[in-house]
Amino acid sequence: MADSTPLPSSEAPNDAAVEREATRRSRRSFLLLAATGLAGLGGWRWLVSRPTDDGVPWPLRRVLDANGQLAQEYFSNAHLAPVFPKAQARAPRVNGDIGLRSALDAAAWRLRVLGYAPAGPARAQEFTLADIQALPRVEMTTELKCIEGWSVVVSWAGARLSDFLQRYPLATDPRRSGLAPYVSLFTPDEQYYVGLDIESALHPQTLLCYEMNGQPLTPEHGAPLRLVTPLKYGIKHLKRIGTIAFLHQRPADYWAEQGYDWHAGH
Ligand SMILES: Nc1nc2c(c(=O)[nH]1)N[C@H]1C(S)=C(S)[C@@H](COP(=O)(O)O)O[C@H]1N2
Ligand SMILES: [Mo]
Repeated sequence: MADSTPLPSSEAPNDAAVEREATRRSRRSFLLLAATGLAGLGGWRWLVSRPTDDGVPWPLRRVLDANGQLAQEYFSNAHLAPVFPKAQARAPRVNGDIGLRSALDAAAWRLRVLGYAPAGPARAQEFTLADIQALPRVEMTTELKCIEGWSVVVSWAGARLSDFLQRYPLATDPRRSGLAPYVSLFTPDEQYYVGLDIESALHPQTLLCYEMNGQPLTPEHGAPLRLVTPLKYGIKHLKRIGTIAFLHQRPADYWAEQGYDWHAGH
């Protein structure tokens, strides 16, 4: 992310300076995360009722630990992608059909979620589209930016991934080792796959999206459910989600394997 350079480049920081900066940022981002995305993990009240570790409730401590002292994406939760009037929305071109080449059986489709289980077998749970549509509906008109150099304003509707995780706490380990640091999403045929860090996944504009420009998603745009995360390039907006898994390690990512930046922020 262009805006995440943590320290002034004019001075080589010593350890103490890094430590101070990390502490300051942790405190600030802790509040920001609580005020915005964190709604997603059961809300502020849930969060502050957790046992603390160094005064930081364990899920957030886990996030900080998992990402190192100057976690970058973490702070991007402070930023929102620009939003546009709905009237400016246009139909995007269809771009990319990896993982979409077989016909979709919409009636048989389920979202499969593998809960975070760093020390044991993952708990798999299945959801219908109706389960996702039962979550609070969020409409958002944002720019879809492709690394190929085009962008288009699109109006999306769906559920926040953070709201999904508030309702179904699959990103946290029941054995209390905390919040998964990474999320992996892949198509039902596993041909297309993207990785996200948990901060990006919990961002308030990260949606499990089922409508585009006022209509249900068409198959080529990712029916029945796609990811939209407008602080990142289109490569991360996985169409036709089959599985979401919460992981301890940075997941595989189709375009990162081709040499693109793993975060793909812009
Ligand atoms: N399953 C799948 N999802 C995908 C792709 C793909 O090839 N397969 N391409 C990505 C890219 S590069 C872009 S720019 C967007 C384009 O979304 P659109 O086709 O709805 O415009 O989808 C993303 N999601
Ligand atoms: Mo793209």
